[in-house]
Amino acid sequence: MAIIFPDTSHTFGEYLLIPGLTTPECTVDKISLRTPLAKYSPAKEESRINLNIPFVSAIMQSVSNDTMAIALARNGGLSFIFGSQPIEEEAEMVARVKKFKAGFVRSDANVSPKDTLADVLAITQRMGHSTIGVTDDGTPDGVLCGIVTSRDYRLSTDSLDRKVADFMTPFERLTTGCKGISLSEANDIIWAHKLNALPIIDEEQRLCYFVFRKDYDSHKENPLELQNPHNKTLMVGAGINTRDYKERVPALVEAGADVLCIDSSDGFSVWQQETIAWIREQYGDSVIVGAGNVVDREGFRYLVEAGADFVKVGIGGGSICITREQKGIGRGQATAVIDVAKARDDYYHETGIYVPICSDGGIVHDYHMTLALAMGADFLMMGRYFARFDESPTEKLRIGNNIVKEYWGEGSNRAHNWQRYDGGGTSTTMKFEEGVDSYVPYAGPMKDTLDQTLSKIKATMSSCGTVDLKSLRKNAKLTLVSSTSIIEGGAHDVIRKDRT
Ligand code: RVP
Repeated sequence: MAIIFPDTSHTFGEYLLIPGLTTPECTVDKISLRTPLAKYSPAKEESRINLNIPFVSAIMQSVSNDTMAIALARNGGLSFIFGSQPIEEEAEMVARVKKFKAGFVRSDANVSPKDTLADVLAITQRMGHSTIGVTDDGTPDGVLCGIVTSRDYRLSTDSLDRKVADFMTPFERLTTGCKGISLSEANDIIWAHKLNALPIIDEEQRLCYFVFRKDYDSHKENPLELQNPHNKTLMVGAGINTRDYKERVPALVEAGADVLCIDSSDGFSVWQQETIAWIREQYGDSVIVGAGNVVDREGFRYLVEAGADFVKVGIGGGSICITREQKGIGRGQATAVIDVAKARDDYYHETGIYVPICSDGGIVHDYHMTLALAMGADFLMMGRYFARFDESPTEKLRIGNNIVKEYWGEGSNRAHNWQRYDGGGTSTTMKFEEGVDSYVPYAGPMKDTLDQTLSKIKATMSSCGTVDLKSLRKNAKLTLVSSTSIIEGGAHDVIRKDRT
């Protein structure tokens, strides 16, 4: 007879946390959200990647491109660049994240000494910058001849035909920095010489970057920035599939991806095992690769024994996902996380190896995040949450009185990511949709909302008497709630002023 699981499948909204003793040791300013991403032996070592906030953005066309990856890494999390695009394009996105150097800006407004004041004005208007690099050939990385700022010309008297060479501040009078200096060294030069911008050049006097006074301050606002400790680049992940991994993985590794993840709606498959085995054969343990998604201990165990560095949990809970309706597979996200977290802990007690788990999909309210972390997730993957921000790759539109952004599932016809829903065999197409195309309310720049979300998580952790995510997982007390008490949890039996 089939196995019927005795427990009901529950989701986050059916639970609440019960406070623990709050002490001076666990006030919000003392709480750490640092969390391991890759498997490790806690008795001997640290995880090779620790996130500074427990968030990763979903492996989706409508969520994770290079812009999102840079913004999220600067805030302490990590993006997985979507894999449902040609290999070269995914690798280019990864490379763009790796090239990003906080505070070091590649000059995108440049002229040559032979250009005219009219050219300078046109470029200033087009790019909105007031500092223009003057290079021998007018390219961003030509030999630096000088710079032009609005202090170098006077619109009321200067002729528009005037050559840049006549009014630029020439190289001999510039203060420059050498390629390789740190941001704080660049900042010291900026302050010592009262500059607004410092050009950084290489040994051939070619322009590499500008460092602007204002950008140093913004770097200091991101103390959680997630950097690769060896080369100080921002960290980035990338999605792969179980079909073209022999070509995709080398390209992504070459581009500098810090971590890969096999992206599948149902990861309990021989193809995931084969993919990981191939990666181990080619790269040993040097490539960090996650696998999933699974919803029970059997699936977890299979992927861990196949060599996965982390395991993603969740089927059918995603906001745009209709897998449960279409195929009748899945499990309430809370129950799935609790069950797989137990399997992770059992594996750790048996082997001394801790394999982090990621709860993927189904987070609606900020408090769901704390619940998922308390139930045992080491970190969370979110699509809808990040799709709402300026940094996501999709269109911002006005629909009626609302400003929205587009958000579509990888299993929708629009994304047509058949590899994610691959059942093996020769078919290279999707026979039916497992996701929808939708809108989400626009939520502005990521940082404002993210800071508020993190404050809520820390406030809850403080109420629970916990100072880090490990103690939250160990000490949290959770209770299932009735549907009546869910109603009691919102404002009720009053006429809200903001809704009249
Ligand atoms: P959510 O955060 O609830 O929007 O869920 C995002 C997750 O949904 C993704 O990380 C992925 O696991 C899943 N997904 C993506 N596309 C689809 C689909 O089309 N069914 N589902």
